[in-house]
Amino acid sequence: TTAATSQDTESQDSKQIVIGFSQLGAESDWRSANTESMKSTFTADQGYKLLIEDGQQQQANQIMAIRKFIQQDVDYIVLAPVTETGWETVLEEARSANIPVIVIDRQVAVSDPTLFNSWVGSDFELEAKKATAWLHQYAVAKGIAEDSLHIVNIQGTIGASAQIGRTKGLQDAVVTYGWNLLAEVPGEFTQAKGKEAMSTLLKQYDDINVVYCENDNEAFGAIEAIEDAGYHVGSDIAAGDIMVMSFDGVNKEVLSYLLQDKISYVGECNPNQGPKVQNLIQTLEAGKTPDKYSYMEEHAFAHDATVPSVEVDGQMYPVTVMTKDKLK
Ligand code: GYE
Repeated sequence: TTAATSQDTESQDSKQIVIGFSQLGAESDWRSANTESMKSTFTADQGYKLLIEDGQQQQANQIMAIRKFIQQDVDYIVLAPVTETGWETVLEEARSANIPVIVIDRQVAVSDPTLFNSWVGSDFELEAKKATAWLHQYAVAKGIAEDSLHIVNIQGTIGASAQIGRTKGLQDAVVTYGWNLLAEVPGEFTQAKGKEAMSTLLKQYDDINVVYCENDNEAFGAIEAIEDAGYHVGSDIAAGDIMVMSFDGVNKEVLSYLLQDKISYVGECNPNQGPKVQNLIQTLEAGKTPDKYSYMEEHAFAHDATVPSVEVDGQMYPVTVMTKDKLK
């Protein structure tokens, strides 16, 4: 009967876990992969209803989205925050509404750590330490004087954890190794801004030999600018190449750039956080307390085998050489 059917639907509905996901934007390939990971994890088949709001890189939009989720009385809020600061008030609102909050990717800087239940993401400073250890070891292996390195940094969104960690790792290495850091300019993690920033930098400096891009999309843009200006991208700094380094490594495009020596080094940043978020939610569903912080596992890739592994804080990390078969 109709009544029985509607009851069935109701009991099914009540078992469904509703998640409000405030994604910060769609600025990069990494971001699309991250959204995809959430979508493919939290399916109706698995008993979830995933509501996604795209913040378009604006914190105000994300705050609005969280307030909307609170009004809708979702079971969980997942927040991928654009920048670290400014979340206290809205997270207090979520807590007052008894809605658990899981932060993913970048971090939130809050004085009260109980304002969110758990965080899952990457160690951005470690990514930078590996990248800069690689550059140092590369220079040593090739007999390139450290003080002949003239580096520009195309930064991500200022105030985002990924920018803060990757910039800090570079700045520290510049001091340690005596490199020249000519400029640091924001590129907002996008290809268009990466290109714009690089073409401006090439007009300002004629001795750039390393471009440190805080993500792949900026690197794609920077490479366009370098080639448009008549320079050659590649690892052979001594022969006049401009070396491009980057982070993410999420798709075939960047791997093929590595293979062609258009990018020399990529520090992987793993966007597939959905399954870890699901574990956290299942732990909370079971009435247990999940780990506060979980880190993604990530690898380093290079065009060539000059540096087979990097040493960071006494620990060795392998560097995988990009080969054709890895593109399949
Ligand atoms: O590296 C970049 C994206 O926060 C790890 O954001 C993320 C970064 C990622 O736009 O491509």
